[in-house]
Amino acid sequence: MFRFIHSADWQLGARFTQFGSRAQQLRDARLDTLRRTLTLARQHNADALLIAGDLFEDNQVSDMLVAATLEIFRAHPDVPIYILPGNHDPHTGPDSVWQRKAFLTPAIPANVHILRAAAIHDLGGNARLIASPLHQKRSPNDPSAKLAELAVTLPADTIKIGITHGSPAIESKHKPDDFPIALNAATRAGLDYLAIGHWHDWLDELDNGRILMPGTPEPDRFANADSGNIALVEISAHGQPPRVQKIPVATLAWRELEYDLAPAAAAPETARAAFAATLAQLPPDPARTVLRITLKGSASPAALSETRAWLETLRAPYLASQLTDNTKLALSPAELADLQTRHPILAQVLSDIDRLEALATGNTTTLTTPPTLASSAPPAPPQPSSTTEPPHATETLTPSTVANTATPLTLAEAQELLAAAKIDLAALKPAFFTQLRQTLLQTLQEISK
Ligand SMILES: [Mn+2]
Repeated sequence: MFRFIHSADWQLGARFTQFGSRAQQLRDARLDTLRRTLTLARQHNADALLIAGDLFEDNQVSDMLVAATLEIFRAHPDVPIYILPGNHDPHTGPDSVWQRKAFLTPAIPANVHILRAAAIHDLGGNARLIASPLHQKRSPNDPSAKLAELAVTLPADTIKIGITHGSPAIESKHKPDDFPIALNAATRAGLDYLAIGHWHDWLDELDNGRILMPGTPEPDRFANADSGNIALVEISAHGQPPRVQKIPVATLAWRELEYDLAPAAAAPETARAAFAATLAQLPPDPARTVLRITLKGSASPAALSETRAWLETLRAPYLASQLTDNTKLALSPAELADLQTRHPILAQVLSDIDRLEALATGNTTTLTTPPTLASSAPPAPPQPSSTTEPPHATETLTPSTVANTATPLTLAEAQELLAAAKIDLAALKPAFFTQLRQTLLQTLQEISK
């Protein structure tokens, strides 16, 4: 019987620059999770801890981080630890992290083994570890191929555990130069279990349960669907199926919520109370949560900035958080008219866009007067017309309502102007003009803040 913990993709030293001053806390959390994993290894009487690649974010991690990591391993001298270089921390030679003094004899703790070369290691009893480490960041070669060559040299009844790092060669899910691992790599090599790492979510239904990818023990993205675990594996004898227990170990949780301004517009107080309640119910507590709030929908500039201010106070207690603004600016006719009065050039550009759209799509129904392209005439004062007003204030932008007395551009003139820029008028669709107006107003809004 052999019992071990299989983990991978710790990415210690990951920067998390998107979280600014909170990044260090995210990095520290990974070390807390590693401590917890070693404690679990002892509690479960594990015969070994296997780390199947990417213990470190890269080969340039600080000596301080290397020392802190080894300190955790040294605190559990009775747990043999086997570390495989992955694609983030490949054993490339003298410049690799695995050649630092701390990882070489005599400094390295006696229980820590670095799997620098393809080789067989005695795990004690009747179990052997067959390792195929990575020596580069990318390769189209299957790193598990070497395992088969090595495994044939072992007696048939040996418990054979393979370890390597790469992408299960699942159709359309892997890149060809990202260390593809054959989906039958374990049975092909006669292994009882193949411990792999690389992707960050738990993946256990490969090669009849003989290949397993535990994912990162500490989530590192909002998109992680099933990370934050280690695998406790038991193999009773060669040929017996491995018994796998998935154990959650993550220190932090990454949570994502959306706040949509559209339904909130009718009853903002109710919408906010409901959102705050959902947020409060998210486990675990804010001090252990990395939060992202995505703001969507459209609203007036005033409503937008007020909502943002409210969300700022809401996210304050979280360990780290992001506010992603995917909103679209929506102007009421009065707001639009006000903008046009204050920015005559904007008014002119909007009327030119209207005219171009009319020429490109034949859509003139929303226009009050035919504006002109490239006219030097100053626009008339804004006159929001009741016939062109959107039904309510949160409607997205309507075309310009500025009256313009200058001579409108003809189709031939517009085509000639666009030809110089290699633009085909007929290729411009209504969505393009909507986007153009949106971008224009959004930019103006941002620079005039
Ligand atoms: Mn990797």
